[in-house]
Amino acid sequence: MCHHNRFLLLNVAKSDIISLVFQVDETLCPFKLSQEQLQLVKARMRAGLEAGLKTKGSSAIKMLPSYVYRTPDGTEHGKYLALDLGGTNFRAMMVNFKRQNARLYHKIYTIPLEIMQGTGEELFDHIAQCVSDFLDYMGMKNAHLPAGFTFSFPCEQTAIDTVSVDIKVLWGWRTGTNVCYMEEVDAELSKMCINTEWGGLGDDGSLDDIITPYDMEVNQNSINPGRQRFEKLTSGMYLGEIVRQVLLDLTRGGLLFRGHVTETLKTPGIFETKYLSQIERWEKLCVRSILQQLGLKGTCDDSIIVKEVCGAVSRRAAQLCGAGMAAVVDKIRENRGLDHLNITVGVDGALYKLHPHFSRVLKDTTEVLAPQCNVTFLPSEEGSGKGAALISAVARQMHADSLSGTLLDIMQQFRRELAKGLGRDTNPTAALKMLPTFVRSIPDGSEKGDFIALDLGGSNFRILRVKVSHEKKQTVQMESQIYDTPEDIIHGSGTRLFDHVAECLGDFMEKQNIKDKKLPVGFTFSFPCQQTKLDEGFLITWTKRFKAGGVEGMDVVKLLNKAIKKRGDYDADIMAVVNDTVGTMMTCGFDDQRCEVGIIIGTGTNACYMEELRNIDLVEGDEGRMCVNTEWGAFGDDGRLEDIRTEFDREIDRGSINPGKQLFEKMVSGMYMGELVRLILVKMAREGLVFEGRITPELLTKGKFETKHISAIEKSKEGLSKAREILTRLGVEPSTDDFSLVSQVCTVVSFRSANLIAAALAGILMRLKENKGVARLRTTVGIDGSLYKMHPQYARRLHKAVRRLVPDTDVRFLLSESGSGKGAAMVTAVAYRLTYSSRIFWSYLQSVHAFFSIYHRNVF
Ligand code: 0WK
Ligand code: BGC
Repeated sequence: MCHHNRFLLLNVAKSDIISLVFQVDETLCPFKLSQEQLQLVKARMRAGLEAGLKTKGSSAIKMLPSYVYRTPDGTEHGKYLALDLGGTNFRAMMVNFKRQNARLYHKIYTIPLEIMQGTGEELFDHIAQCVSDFLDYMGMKNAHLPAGFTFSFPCEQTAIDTVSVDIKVLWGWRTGTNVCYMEEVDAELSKMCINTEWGGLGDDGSLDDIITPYDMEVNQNSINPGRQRFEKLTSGMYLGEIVRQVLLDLTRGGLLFRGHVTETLKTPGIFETKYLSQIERWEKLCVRSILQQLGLKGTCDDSIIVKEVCGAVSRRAAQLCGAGMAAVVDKIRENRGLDHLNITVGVDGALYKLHPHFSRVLKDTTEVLAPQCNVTFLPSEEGSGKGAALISAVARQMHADSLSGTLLDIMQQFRRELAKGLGRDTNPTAALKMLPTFVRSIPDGSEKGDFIALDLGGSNFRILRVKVSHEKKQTVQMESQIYDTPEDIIHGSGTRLFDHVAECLGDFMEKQNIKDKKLPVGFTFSFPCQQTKLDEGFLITWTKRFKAGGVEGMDVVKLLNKAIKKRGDYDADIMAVVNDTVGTMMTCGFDDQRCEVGIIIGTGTNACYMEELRNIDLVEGDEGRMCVNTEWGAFGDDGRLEDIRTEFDREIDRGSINPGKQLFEKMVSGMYMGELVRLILVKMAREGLVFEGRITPELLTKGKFETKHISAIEKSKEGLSKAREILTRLGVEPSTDDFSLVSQVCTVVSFRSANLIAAALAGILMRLKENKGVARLRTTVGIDGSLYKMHPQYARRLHKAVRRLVPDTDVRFLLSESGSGKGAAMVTAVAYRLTYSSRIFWSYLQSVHAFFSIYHRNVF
């Protein structure tokens, strides 16, 4: 017997009260779920979540990936169009994010039922019509705004902007129910938002023990019987109908409206869910007027019973959602390995917002069933439209999906910049200097000899001895030594720097016992140099940490020769100066003849590739190809990346030794990524988002958070313990939440780097494909650099993004195991062969000439 004192108000005879109470109670009893039943529902929801994660789309709860990897961080900016379809109305919105504020302008459009239930084409035509009207209304018809589309139906997604739809789950007023949450998807990506589609719970019969005959009736009459069972017990589209079914039954049982079953009462959908909220909010008098509006002439007693029925149905709905929510928050808590979880749940929907008790019952039930979770329900004021715009802002800003418009856009811009840099007239104003390297081919296997390679400009200064021989097949033996490049040397005078290089070379030759030999030297100099021939390179500007005085504008080969001469204790023949990207391409070209691109993703970043000579205006000749050093680190120095640069990028640049230069490099390379993370953490701490708002001197110290820390924190297994160690060194006492936030920041920054570099590389691959005029490009990209090598996920993310941006290419990524030294030796070997074959030729010509002049003198 359910409790019945509320019926004492009824003005019927005492005996009648008992039977009436009993019968109404009997009817409503199945709606009153016990704690045990709710615990069961929670357990079934949990099992459904797990099953959905394991099985692709075959379980009742679909668990659909959304490709949203993080929530907004307040740095989103710009104007976005947001379309919101699937709730009560269709809303078109323009959202303008500026300085952490979002200004929204929106217009609501109704969707006629015949459109809702017409053809897909009619529906999307209607949407397009509404959007066009809205843009007109906003006077933004020509503004090409990025758009976020909230489409509130279960969708299979393969990317943030690619879906396939299951349209059968349709909508009406105050409509469906669903939940999404940030799930740990794999060790790599840490989290992704999963759209659970929990409305499907029970489609496998797992709720049959709590489904009442009224629910079955509603299900039977729905347009998708057997599906969305949980939704049909809990969401706005169905609650009114359930109440109508109960009222119909009570009326047929003579317990209501004096047993008078009106046509109105028999009309499906006539008792809308909004009436539940109104009835449960108002006193009984108002209930009567609502019933009268529905053509239901009820007594006060009827009003009390109707109110009871509404209460029972809505309460059950809120409790069921609470049980579901308890399963979700408990899962998140366990994912994080926490004993206690504080979490905020964003919630929207008219039922939650308008119903007087729903939110409270939902919260109470959640906390009773998930006692280790403290859940804050945060109603969204602006609806999911702002959410959609925010996601596209984040996606646009950081990385969302490599197919997102932004990266494709950057790829196209980069391609244009490549062409601009190659043009004689456009090169002076081009950001990409497209420097000719005078390397005309990759190794062809004929190289041989004993060489020295100097490798200056990366994180280490290395000197190598490279012996290339042809015993059976071409083999390369290498011995190397790393030498320091102290701060005072790389920031001192150029003379001191080259004296230091010459001294290290002397030391190396000593150790190699070759001081008496004049070996050909290949000089890898990892900075932008203007070259007119292989053994001459004028430094255009220093980058990374270097800024030795008196070198910019000078021929670095000359400077080194001068320093060696000055010593006089050994001699060396510097036959080639190459950029580290060229050295890397040549090193990889030694193992794979298809290699025609060289990339460095290390302290700095850059790329070179084999360009058709006819396209290089700055070099004579049209035949064949030449390797071009793009110096892509300077991409954006002309302001074209301003729309994606963040305040943190600007702060990095302001604090660098070369403000306004190498802007692309400063967004992506190893020298700057750690600092980017530090600046973001400082801002988040200032806003109390991490470290309880504590800002320590260490956290404020430039360079204190290094890129290697990002790699350590993003290492799947030991990432968190590493995070503790690293953050403790920053003087903060991190909470477990702080760990995941810090690791998120690391992921966002490194992901953006991989995506932006992918966009630039895709630009080069498109150009190669174009140059070759092939439908499908097959090529190899040689790569080196500490960021690419040391970061646990970088390579995979880069490869994935490149293949998505240029799907019609077969790209092999070849890691240069031995650095660019071997490559420099290869270039030197080619130079050596060319020089001596020409010297022999010349000496041959001269000897022939000498012979003839002697012969001539004697004969003639
Ligand atoms: C190793 C190469 C060297 C290049 C370096 C770049 O041998 O030429 O400069 O990679 O990577 P980083 O050391 O800057 O990470
Ligand atoms: C330099 C490039 C170099 C790259 C990678 C950049 O800062 O400008 O010449 O290839 O770093 O080391």
